[in-house]
Amino acid sequence: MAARRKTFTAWSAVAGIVSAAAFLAAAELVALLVAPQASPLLAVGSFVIDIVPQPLKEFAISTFGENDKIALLVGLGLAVVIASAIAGILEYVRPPLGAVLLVVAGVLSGAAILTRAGAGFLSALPPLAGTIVGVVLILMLGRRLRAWRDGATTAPSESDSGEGAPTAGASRRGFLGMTAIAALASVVVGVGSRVISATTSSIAAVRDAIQLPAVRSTVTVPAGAEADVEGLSPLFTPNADFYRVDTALTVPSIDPSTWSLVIDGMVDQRVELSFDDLVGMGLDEYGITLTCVSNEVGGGLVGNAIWQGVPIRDILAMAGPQAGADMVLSRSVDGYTASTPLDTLTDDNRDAIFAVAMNGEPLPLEHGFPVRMVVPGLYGYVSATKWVTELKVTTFAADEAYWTPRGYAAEAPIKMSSRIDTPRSGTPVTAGTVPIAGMAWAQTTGIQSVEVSIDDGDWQQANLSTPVNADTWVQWWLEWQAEAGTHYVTVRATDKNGQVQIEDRAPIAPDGSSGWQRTLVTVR
Ligand SMILES: Nc1nc2c(c(=O)[nH]1)N[C@H]1C(S)=C(S)[C@@H](COP(=O)(O)O)O[C@H]1N2
Ligand SMILES: [Mo]
Repeated sequence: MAARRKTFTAWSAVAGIVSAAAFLAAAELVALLVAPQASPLLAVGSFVIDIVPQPLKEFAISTFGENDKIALLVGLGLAVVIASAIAGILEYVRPPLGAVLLVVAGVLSGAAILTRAGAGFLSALPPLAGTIVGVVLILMLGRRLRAWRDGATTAPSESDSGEGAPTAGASRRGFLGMTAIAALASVVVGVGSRVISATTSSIAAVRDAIQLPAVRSTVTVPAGAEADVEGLSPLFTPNADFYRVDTALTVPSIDPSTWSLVIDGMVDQRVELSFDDLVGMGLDEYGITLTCVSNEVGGGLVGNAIWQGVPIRDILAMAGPQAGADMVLSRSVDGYTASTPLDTLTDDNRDAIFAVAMNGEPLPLEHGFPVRMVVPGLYGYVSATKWVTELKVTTFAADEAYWTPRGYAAEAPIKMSSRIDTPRSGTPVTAGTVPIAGMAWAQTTGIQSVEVSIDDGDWQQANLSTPVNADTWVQWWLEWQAEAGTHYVTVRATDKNGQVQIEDRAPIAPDGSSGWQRTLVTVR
């Protein structure tokens, strides 16, 4: 009899754990659908992080290091398992005490969610759905388990085959079947929702809700800044089409309310700013074309946007860089670093910024939300740190950035380039008037002219769109009387200093590709 009681107690604990799993799974699913920020487990975890006293936090960090968050979640998970096992046992011996315990858990997790910054009323739905599912399940499992026990005690001769005691066998199968299905469904739904939510990020909702102050100045887009040629890239690259390059395995999720920017190293005074401090300095708009060092001649790792931000020089000035410093090592929350010459960031004539918005929206998560750097004229890897959180004023002699020991130059200005967008090799065109068009950029200097040569003949001047400023690319186009056959089209640019684009081909490493793009076009 004692052994039998132990078996039923163990099963009641399992029923409690499965009910709690169903609670969490339902909550995760609803959170995924309506309120990504309102995951009960993560809300309680964040709540614990918030309330844990500093010495305990430091103990956790010194004991578990970078795994302190994982340690917290494992600890929380263990607590949930123990508490839910107790709930299951209570529901078995004193119904409906287990269900009451789940309701209490629902209320507490709901409170943890609703007291977090930026929680709307929808945030109450995940813990509510979880509570309903968990309570219904624990009541049903408790009833089935008691039916199994009652059947077993009135028919003590029941064998495993269940032949001699159909009632007891049926209720046993009823309990075990429901437990198994609920457990499986909870794992699939819960883990699935969590994975989808983690990859799409709960910060998306925070970003959607963010209200940035109105900008003080806007970018003036002059008449004639954008030409209408089929196949030509737009002047401004839509965020959805903007190239993305980074080392981040998963996009960092940063809540602006907990984000901070620290300026330290060789400075008179360490400065720390919150997101509100930063945007409170006043936002202005800047048109800047961003380019990746990995962009091949004719490639697409370049894009143009209107950014809203604050000059980096203003924030460096608050810290007061010391004599002898010549580099700023910017660091992302994910550990990525970039080395930027200090004088580039302090130059009054260069709009190096901390950007918080891109083409009229808060920075997209994958483009550095909530704050990134954008520096005209320098390749992204030495300047455009996304999810930036620290600037260390230092020297090139003392510090190295992420890509420096990996075969890329410590300093890397963008090389002037021109690109043919249309026609494309491999896409034949019809004989007659064919537009040839593309983009050209020489950030901080500006493009003076773009020339096109057909079949290595004379250079012909292309039309240029009116530049927005010296930091943005321009469009160029030329009407070509195309005759049937195959033809080489070559393009080159000249900047406002009269410098002609480098003709010699260079690979992307160590400091960017060069060479005139030459494509073979088929005319039919
Ligand atoms: N944190 C972080 N920032 C980063 C990088 C990175 O790997 N991690 N890559 C840089 C590189 S190489 C480029 S070209 C630009 C690309 O910015 P984008 O993805 O917004 O186009 O981001 C820069 N900032
Ligand atoms: Mo890059």
